[in-house]
Amino acid sequence: MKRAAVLLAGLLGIGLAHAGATARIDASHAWIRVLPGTLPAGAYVVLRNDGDQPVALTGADSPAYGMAMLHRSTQAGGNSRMAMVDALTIPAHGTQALAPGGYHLMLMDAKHPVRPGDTVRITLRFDDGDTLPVDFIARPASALGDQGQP
Ligand SMILES: [Cu+2]
Repeated sequence: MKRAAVLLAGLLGIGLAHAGATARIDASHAWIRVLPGTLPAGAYVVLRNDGDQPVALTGADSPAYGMAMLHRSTQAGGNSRMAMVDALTIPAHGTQALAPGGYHLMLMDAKHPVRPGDTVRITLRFDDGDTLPVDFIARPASALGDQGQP
């Protein structure tokens, strides 16, 4: 297995040291709320930092979407608004959640229809240059959270 991993890493042009460095950020509860038609989809995930230094999420990209942006939803005067976010810090030995009503990844320009039940690979980018590929489960527009996910 280890030999296969080395070969695969070589084929993909990924250094093993790099792969080890990303291990301190762990992603869980990753899901996408799919909206009808060409509406952008929100992506949510819980990020855990097991390292001794804070790490900031600075962006993401996915082969399934033309663009992925980091956003924050806020409530103001009864209206929900979204603003761009440059970086979202995950504290050392802490967690940061992207969740409905707060931080999220806004996925735009789907390359093909994404349906509930689909798995979509999104690669998260961090301020120290690390990247972390995460598989997100697509859920219907009515989904409020990731209940029922292992
Ligand atoms: Cu948004």
